[in-house]
Parts: sequence; structure tokens; C-alpha cells
Amino acid sequence: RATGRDEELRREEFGLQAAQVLEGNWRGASTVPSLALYPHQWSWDSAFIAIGLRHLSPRRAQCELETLLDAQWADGRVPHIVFNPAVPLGAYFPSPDFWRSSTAGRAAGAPDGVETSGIVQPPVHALAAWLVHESDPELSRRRGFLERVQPRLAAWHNYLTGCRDFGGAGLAAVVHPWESGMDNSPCWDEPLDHVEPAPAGSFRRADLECGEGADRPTDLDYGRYVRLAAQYRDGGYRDAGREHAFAVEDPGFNALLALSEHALAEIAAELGQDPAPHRARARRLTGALVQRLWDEDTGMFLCRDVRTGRPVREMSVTGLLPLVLPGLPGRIAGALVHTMSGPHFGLGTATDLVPSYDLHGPAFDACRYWRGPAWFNVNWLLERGLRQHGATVRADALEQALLAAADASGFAEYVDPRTGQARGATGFSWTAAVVVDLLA
Ligand code: 2M8
Repeated sequence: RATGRDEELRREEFGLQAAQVLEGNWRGASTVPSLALYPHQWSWDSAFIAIGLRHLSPRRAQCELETLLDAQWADGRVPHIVFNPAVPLGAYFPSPDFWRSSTAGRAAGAPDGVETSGIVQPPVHALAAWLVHESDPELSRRRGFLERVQPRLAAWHNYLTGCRDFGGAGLAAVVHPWESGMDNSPCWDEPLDHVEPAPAGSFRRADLECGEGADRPTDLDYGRYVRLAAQYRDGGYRDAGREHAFAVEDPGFNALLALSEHALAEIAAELGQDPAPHRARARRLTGALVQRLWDEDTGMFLCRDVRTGRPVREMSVTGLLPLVLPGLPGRIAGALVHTMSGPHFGLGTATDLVPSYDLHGPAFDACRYWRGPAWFNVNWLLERGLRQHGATVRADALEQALLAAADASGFAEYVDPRTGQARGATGFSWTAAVVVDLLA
């Protein structure tokens, strides 16, 4: 039938456009999130990018992850940015001369040959490595892909569970809002409140030269980001034996760690090793999440400020992300689906994509980055979560909405959750990558 055929051609064309975005952002050994705004390699971006790239070139997807892991520090941390030395210093702030990884990070084992940041991002990498392997197991085995990445991924997780368990409950804490990936989430407003911002004029925001000011974090946010990062750097990027001005247990970050532990179990089994320790750790993390961060009143997980010991009473999408976990108790999974579809996130009523923050929250802003807009990587995770817990009809609807929004917005970085209008950059890599994955 003509309409069916038209639809098929349209999908094919759309898939080609997504592939072109990834091709255009490929830099020879890794992919930039966006050409102008983020001209280096970002950690969790690369994981999502590899998940898409595996359908286009499994070899390139492996390379994407291995380039990132080549910049791993000896203490196991995987830096959130790997800098491209060919890019002028002024193109992105903070640049390598701010982080000074190879000198300030020496004691923590920063690599010599490459400049990186000294903080981390959500650990989606083992999941990505496993999915990349599955896309072409024969190539993966021939190249010894899993043998090479597995020890690095294990060291990465050991760093998070060992060096970052400040609260002692078995959860990893983030020491900077950038580490959560959700930079200016309203969840960080309260924990950041006491942080004295770096003086205006002591740094220059490159993001405002290519991004719309109203879509980006504020100058006050940036002042605090700079202060915290400089303090961490000046303490040699040490985690132990010092008081961190910002330390938060983030449910999304920890859920992705647990999900990636499940992937490490698959990887161990494939390599003929015992998967049980990884499964046990995934269970422990899931248990700790439920015990420590679940909030009955809101029907979702909340962040917890390690310094004060108090939950942060803001409803951010990070608190829905544990839905990706296979081992989540059914009652909790059900409550998360309910919350997602209720007035605060409006899925299926006020919105087609899950917003990053409570539609009725005091800090809601439909344009400003992680304070309301809907993000494609996060919605891809939630779609998997819905499917995982048997909410197939909702998962199908979210999948269609995600594809439609990416198409209509020119593969935007994020969109206004009520109108789908593009915000931030367009031609954004992880948006294209999740489209490629969903179309496959
Ligand atoms: C955004 O974060 C960077 C800092 O890491 C920035 O604003 O300059 C966030 O959306 C983050 O989640 C993302 O990984 C990064 C690159 O896409 O951009």
C-alpha cells in the first residue's frame, strides 16, 4: 500500500539523517556531542553515542568507548571530558588549563598523554559496552573487545563504590553538579546554596557565545561550578580525607551504576568468568537505593544531601530513572509509572516526553536546560524502564514521541516538554544516536 511504503521511506530517510549527524560529529576516534557548543569528548555522551553507532559501525562504536577508556585515571575514574588538543583553548570553558589534569591530577593517577577534566559523569559505559558487543559478537570476539574493556569498566565501578561512598550506605556520591549530567537541576539549588561563587570576571563562559542565554545555566550557577571544580582540583582531585563542599547521592547516577553492574555480569559470563559478584553488587545498589532514597510521599526517588543528611525535596527526572532496574520491587516500579503519568511529569496528558523537572515545581522553566526541558537520552532510558516493567503500551507511545520530537526539532539537544520546540543545540549526537537505536 502506498501509505505504508511512504512511511517506510520516510523512516529510512530519517534514519539516514540521524546517521549523518553522527558522521558529521565524528572526529576520527570519538564523537563530539555538538560541533560548536561541546567540541571535545564527553563521557556519558559517548556511551549513548556508542549505543547508536553500533547499528551503523560496531567497529566505530567500540572505538568510541575505547578512546574514552584510554583516558581513564589510575584510580579508576573515567573523566567527564577528554580534551581534543587540536581545539583552541577558548572554544570551551573550562578548558584543559583550568583542570590541569596531568599536573594537579598526578597523585590520583591522571594520564600523561592526554588532558582531561577531573570529575566524572553517570556510569552508562558498561551497559554501552555490552550492547555494542551484542550488535556484532563475532567482531567483538575477534578484536578481543570485551577482554580489553572489562578490567577498565570494573576499575571504574570500583572507584565509584569504593572512593565515592561518602555516606557509608553503599551509594556513590557526586561532588559536582556536572557529575550528575543534569548540571543545573533544581535539586542542586539547596546543596549549592552555601557555596561562594567564583568572582564574576574571573572566568569567561564560552557556552554563551554559541548557546542561547535563556536555555543555559545562570552566571550564579557557573560561579559556583567554577568554585567547586577549582577546590577539587586544588585538593589534587582527592576524594578521601577532606570535606567536600558539595556531596549528593543522586538516584539516577546510582541506578545507572546498578544497571551497568548487570551489564558487567553479562560481560563476565561471556568471558567465562563468574557473573555472581556483579549481580550481587547490582542487588546491593538497588537495595540501597530503595532503602535510602525512596520517598513514599512523592512516589519517586529523591536526592540526598550527604553533608546535611537530608533528602532534597525536589521532583527531578533523576528520581524516575531507577525504573531501568530489572530488580526493582514491583510496587516501586508501579509507583514510578504512576508518578510519571501523573500531574508532575504529565506523560501522556500534558507532555509526550518526560520533562527533566516537575511541571508544577517552583523552579520549573520550560527552556532552561535541566530545569524542565525533555532530554532524549533520559527518555530513551525511561522507555527501556517502562518496557522492562511490562508497561508496553506506554513504552510504545514514548518511543513514537521520542522519534517524532527528534525529527521535528532537528535532533535537538533538548526540547520544551509541552510544545516540543527545539532548545539548546541542534544536530546533537546522543539525540541522533537514540533515534538510530530505536529505528534499528
Ligand atoms: C552538559 O554539560 C556540560 C558540562 O559537562 C556543559 O554544560 O558544558 C550536560 O547536559 C551534560 O549532561 C552533557 O554530558 C554535556 C555534553 O553534552 O553537556
